[in-house]
Amino acid sequence: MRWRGVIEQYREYLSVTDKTPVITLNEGGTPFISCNNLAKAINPEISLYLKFEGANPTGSFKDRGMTMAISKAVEEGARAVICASTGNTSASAAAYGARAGLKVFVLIPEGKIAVGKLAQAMIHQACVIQIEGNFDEALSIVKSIASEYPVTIVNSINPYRLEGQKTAAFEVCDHLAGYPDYHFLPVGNAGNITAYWMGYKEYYKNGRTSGLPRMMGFQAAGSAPIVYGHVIENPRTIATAIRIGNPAGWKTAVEAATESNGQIDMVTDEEILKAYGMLASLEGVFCEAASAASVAGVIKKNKEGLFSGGERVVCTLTGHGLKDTEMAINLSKRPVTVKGDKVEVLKVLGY
Ligand code: AN7
Repeated sequence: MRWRGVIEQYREYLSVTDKTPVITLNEGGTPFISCNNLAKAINPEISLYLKFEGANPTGSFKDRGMTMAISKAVEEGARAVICASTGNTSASAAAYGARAGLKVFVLIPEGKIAVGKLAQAMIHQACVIQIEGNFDEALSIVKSIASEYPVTIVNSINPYRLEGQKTAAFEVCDHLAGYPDYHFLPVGNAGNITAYWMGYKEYYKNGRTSGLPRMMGFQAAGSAPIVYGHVIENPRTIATAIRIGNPAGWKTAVEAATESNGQIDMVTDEEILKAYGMLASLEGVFCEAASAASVAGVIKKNKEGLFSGGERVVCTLTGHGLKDTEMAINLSKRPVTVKGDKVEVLKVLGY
């Protein structure tokens, strides 16, 4: 049967009725990829899987939440939506908002979002406002505006966002015909880890699985407020998607980690970039840098001796590598330039 997007696929688990207009780009149903090469390089005793959310219509996991948030906004009569974003939320809001005929306002930190994400918000004709400040400052402005004016906030503090995003956990369990032992993912504003944990618990409660994974969230070391236990005023990291110093989902993310006997930890930019390169060169998977924090987390925890062998470990890759081609090019070997001549080409090939 044709995949119809997460609302139709998981309708019984979501707050929608026959009256809800379903605004969808057929998001979800993303590749679940078994990774033998990567497992071999990290720890051959574990089974490693990727949930590649970069394969969503706008190239990130945000689409799962946005189909819900925008559908409910339309149902409730909204004419406009607003979000603060490190890039992916704005790309998704702009696309779904365009499809729904809504006005979309997005606030982004100037110069700190990948150009692909900016291009998306612009081509969908969102009203894009760059602020001289960071994501946390943008979010606080957005919250204040949404509380005073007739505009619906579509950041993950909108509960429909998390509802939609929990469907990724359902898919993982459907793929595995069970639950994984560990689920690793990057943490920024801390919505996604909250949503996955909701999803896993719901499937368990409904008898769809017989247990629950340990939730393992990873912040970037320069933007790790949850790990340090205090707000980071000037968050830093090369992984701009998770450059967040005061996550809205802080409390629920800590709950997810604690209840599941998991952890919120951090990885350095160097570790993130190493995992980013390994995913591309060993598995043919091109994700954005922030996404690779999940795999960097597996590498770190493996070194600390977390795994005893036989575990099923899932990593969410939250966004597509094409969002930020500059990053990939800067980290890679330059192409060789030669004359348009077979002999010259053969010299380079080494034949
Ligand atoms: C690729 O777009 O916060 O912990 O404004 O784009 O649920 O915030 C993006 C976050 C991980 C972190 N990976 O997820 C935004 C935004 C990618 C992301 C995260 C984001 P949360």
